Amino acid sequence: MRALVTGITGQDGAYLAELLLERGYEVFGACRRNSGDNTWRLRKLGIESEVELVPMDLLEYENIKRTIDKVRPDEIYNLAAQSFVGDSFDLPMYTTDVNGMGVLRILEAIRGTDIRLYQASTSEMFGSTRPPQSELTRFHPRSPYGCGKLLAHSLCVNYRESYGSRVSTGILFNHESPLRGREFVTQKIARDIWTGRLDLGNVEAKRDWGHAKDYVRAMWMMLQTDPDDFVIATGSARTVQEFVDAAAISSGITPKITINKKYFRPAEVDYLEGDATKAYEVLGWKPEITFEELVNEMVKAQQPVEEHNVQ
Ligand code: NDP
Ligand code: GDR
Repeated sequence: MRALVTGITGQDGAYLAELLLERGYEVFGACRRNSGDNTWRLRKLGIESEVELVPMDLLEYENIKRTIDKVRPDEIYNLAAQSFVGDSFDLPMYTTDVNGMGVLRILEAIRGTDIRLYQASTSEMFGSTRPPQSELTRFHPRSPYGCGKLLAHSLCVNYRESYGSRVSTGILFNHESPLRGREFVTQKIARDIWTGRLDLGNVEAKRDWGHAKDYVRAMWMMLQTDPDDFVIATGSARTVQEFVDAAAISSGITPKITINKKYFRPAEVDYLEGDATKAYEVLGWKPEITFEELVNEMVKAQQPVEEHNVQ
């Protein structure tokens, strides 16, 4: 089996590539041009040499089409996105182009083929609707990021219904790991708690946090069954403050928290908590890593080297 993974240099791309390689796939990683070194996650997992990188930018239709024609994948996992919600308020057009129109370009490129596509949809599409959120919950996104993802999600459902495209969407709730980008609140807490100071925005926001390793397994499972839409979540939410409290236990440090308005968003998503019953029943998927284990792994991974050596 051949898989093409977009967003291979991101958190999920790295863990998914690892899982696919373990399952005997040939893995092609779609990468946009970059002047720096952005394959550090693949290196960290020790799989950089096993993944074949191919050029592909979601902003360029012909480039997408040529890459897909060349790789001839059985499965495409579209994980590429401008994924930081906060930045999407400053970059609304760019974000919607990559996250929304980019998916339409892929859908057009594979229209009429047997290629199976996984689309990375998100709980941000629910925005302000009341939890628990399931596949049947109304969407009300609160950011350009959420709106762009909802455009992509709707197009995936439409191409499935109109042309029989073999597209599955995973409506994934927040998932984290030591490979998480440094701009997201969990990684920021895991890193900065060691300084004893945290500079944060809205600490009352509630998120349903799981581990990325559990969530990439769900992506793969979705493409092994009939095309459909699935919520993937743990079913339990914590506030940002509760994440800090758990990080304090892991590090043994009680931080001084400063609330900084610059991290507040023009419209906030207050409370996300998923109902993944359908994924439990149809896919047989269940998360295996607990919230406490996740926080502990992230915090320990950020422990400064000197402290490691002292212990
Ligand atoms: P990351 O931000 O870690 O990775 C994003 C990836 O997209 C990077 O590889 C980046 O490449 C790539 N990318 C960005 N723009 C383009 C472009 N124009 N063309 C090609 N590639 C591009 O995200 P995650 O791994 O956390 O998330 C994976 C996907 O899942 C994303 O679509 C995200 O929106 C979605 N999602 C994530 C959730 C989470 O909690 N992690 C929850 C729900 C959905 P580069 O290295 O060059 O920047
Ligand atoms: P989110 O993740 O917006 O849920 O999107 P993020 O970690 O950025 O924010 C989570 C919540 O924490 C609040 N917050 C802060 N956020 C950041 N980044 N920095 C801070 O200092 C801070 N203080 C408080 C935020 O306001 C928010 O309420 C993630 C991304 O991975 C998306 O791509 C994905 O689709 C969703 O999760 C599900």
